[in-house]
Amino acid sequence: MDSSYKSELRRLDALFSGSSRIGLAVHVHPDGDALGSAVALSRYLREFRRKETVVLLPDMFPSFLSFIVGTENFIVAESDAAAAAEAVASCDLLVCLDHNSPGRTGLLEQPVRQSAAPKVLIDHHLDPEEGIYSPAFSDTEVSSTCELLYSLLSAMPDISGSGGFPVGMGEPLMAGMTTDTNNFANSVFPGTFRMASELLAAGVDRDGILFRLYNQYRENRFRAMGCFLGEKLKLLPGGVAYAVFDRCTEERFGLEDGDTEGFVNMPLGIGGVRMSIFLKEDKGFFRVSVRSVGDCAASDFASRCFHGGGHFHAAGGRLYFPEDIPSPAAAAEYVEISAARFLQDSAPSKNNMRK
Ligand SMILES: [Mn+2]
Repeated sequence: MDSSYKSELRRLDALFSGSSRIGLAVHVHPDGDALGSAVALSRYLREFRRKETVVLLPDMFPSFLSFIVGTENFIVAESDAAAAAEAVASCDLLVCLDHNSPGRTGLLEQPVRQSAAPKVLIDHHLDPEEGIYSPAFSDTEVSSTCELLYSLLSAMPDISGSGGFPVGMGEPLMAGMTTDTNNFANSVFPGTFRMASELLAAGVDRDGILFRLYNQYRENRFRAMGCFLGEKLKLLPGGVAYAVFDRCTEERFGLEDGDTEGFVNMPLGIGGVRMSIFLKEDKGFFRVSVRSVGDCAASDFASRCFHGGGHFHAAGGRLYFPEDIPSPAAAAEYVEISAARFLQDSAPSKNNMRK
């Protein structure tokens, strides 16, 4: 662990000791990393520190991730905004996981900003918002928030002295690291394998986790995948692939949240494709996912064209109608024009960009 973390870790330890009710907040559309880190930390705080905890979710997670959450106590702001705001206000410490700004927490944003409780950040995204989190554990040289939390928890005296990492906390961490790395396909660092190896040795059932993550999809996903690859996927000059799933396509395949998980990564397997863009229609906007390889910055494209951001190679945002485009039917043209412009603009500065 980074040595500058040592004193911050002591502060975190003291904050935990001095709090009685701790809220664990994550980003909108909670993914495996958000849920895994929140659940693992919640278990640690309850079992090792005897604290009350509540996992604070802006909206509901897809059902295939419910095994990560198990019986952990959580509240969903989209289902009951007043109760969620009350839950945030009842906490004397907030830990913000897997996001870099309250702006990423949807309906939780205002309650979090208004809370007088200390706010701790544990995250792996670029550029955390200044002036709100202290201490801020922000590290982009890890696979996932789960990996970063694993190293923080491992350094806590009550865990390091306990003779092995507790399996009940290790399983959600392993699950979150696995989804964020796409099962070790991207954003893998030496510490990622170390964590996986140590958790396996501690008795974490990785086969069980993989089965629940990758062998329990709905049939609808595979029917929709056929349409995605066969009809919807378009290739543009300059190595850009994109696909648009409008409301009509979603209804045709009876899609639910999570059914199109990972589609955006698939076109990167085509030789010469540097950036892949996937749009999925929601109420009044498209959810946009962007993935890239090499020196092509998905995060720049998402922030410039889709009010979003994220990691260098994996980012997301939104495309609103009628604000950004007149109607959903105009999405494809918007993507084509903005991608061409983006490639043109980023071409000369290529040498300055990192791999
Ligand atoms: Mn993450």
